[in-house]
Amino acid sequence: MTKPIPSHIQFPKDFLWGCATSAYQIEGSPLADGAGPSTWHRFSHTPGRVQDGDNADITCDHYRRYDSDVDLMRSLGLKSYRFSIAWGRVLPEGTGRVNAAGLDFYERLVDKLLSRGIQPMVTLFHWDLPAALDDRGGWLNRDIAHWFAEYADIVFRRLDDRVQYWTTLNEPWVVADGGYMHGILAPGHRNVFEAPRAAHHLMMAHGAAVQAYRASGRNKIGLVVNIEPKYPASQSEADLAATRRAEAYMNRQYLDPALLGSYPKELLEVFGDAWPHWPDADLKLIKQPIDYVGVNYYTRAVVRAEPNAWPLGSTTVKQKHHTHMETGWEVFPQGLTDTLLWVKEKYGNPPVYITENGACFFDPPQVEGPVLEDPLRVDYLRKHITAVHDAIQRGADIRGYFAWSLFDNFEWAFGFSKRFGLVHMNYETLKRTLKSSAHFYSKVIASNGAALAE
Ligand code: IFM
Repeated sequence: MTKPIPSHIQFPKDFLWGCATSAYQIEGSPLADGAGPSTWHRFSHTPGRVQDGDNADITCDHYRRYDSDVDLMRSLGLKSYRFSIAWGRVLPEGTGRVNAAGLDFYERLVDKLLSRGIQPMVTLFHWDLPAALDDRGGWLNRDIAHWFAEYADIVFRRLDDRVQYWTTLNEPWVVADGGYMHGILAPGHRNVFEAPRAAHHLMMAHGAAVQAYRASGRNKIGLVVNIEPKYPASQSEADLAATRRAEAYMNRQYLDPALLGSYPKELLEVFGDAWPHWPDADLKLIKQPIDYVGVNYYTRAVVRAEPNAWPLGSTTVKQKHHTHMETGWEVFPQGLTDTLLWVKEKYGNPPVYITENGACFFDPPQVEGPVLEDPLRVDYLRKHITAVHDAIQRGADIRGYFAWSLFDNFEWAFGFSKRFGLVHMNYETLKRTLKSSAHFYSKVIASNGAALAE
């Protein structure tokens, strides 16, 4: 049973309504104008890594169509647009030589957004690490904290006079878990000793970039994490302990060091001998004051202890009577309210932006006519945005909401087989067609939430 929608909803004045994307997923032309290849370029060009052999050489062709894409954002009434910068466009080798054309592209994008009254929210790292840095150990090399700060500083100095919102990393858990623990995402390693190191170095890089920002920046900088709330399948001690481990591994491994300066003790149970003892100085670097937390929310997990299941000693119990997305993720709007209240209680009510929330349901590859009806996505958005409003009513300091995603796009190891967009992408013609979810979201923005109740 989901909750009824209240008859009157209004979000706080100045609530930041937006859509989110990332560079590798939408830009295309990954090597244009002197850019260096990324780990994702390499990975997607390695046979067998991405479904159907897809790669993002073209994807939405946003690199060449950004101008009309921003006009489209404007027509939807977006107040903000969250996108990422491809590190390798700015520094083709990851450090050292700056590629002016790469930086110019993002400057043109920022200027175009501002000319249409849209605030940019810029992520510095959304998974596309320069391949040249991977050759030097990538996230396994401690020096990456300095490499990242060097890159960040170059971008800050160029754009901070126009960008109000910065993000260091997007979803470090996915990079460490998918890229180093399970090998399903770039760079494709499967190694329990590497995963905690990659995670720790990601967090050090976050800290080093925030430090660099404080030296020259004037606006706001934060960290974006994906939070999947964990609920025990029963009240047995085994299920409760398994739930604590799952929560520590996925959610607290990143927020605890960034906001509290320590790692949850359950990580020792998860990693065993593979868990290193980190110097206090590293944690000091990681725990920098930040201006906001970005929360990406899609689903929840109901956790049952399963002693033989690697690496967490637990499994997720499928809620078979609930709706699931094409990715297999359960639709559970209450989990978003619970997540926002959990962040409020555990971390002292920091300002929060929901930096991603959205759904992947089947849409056809070709669309006839001006609009594609996607009622399941409309329902998902309606219930989840209402769940955000619930959390605000209960005291959580929520400043904005970004739908994932503006366009259907390259969904990593799933290639183009999964569609999350509010705008449909025909990958043959690159024609953009609004879905009914785009129209719905546009009305929600224009009414500052009132349209949720219609
Ligand atoms: O497409 C991704 C995005 O890059 C990061 N967050 C989750 C989305 C959907 O899987």
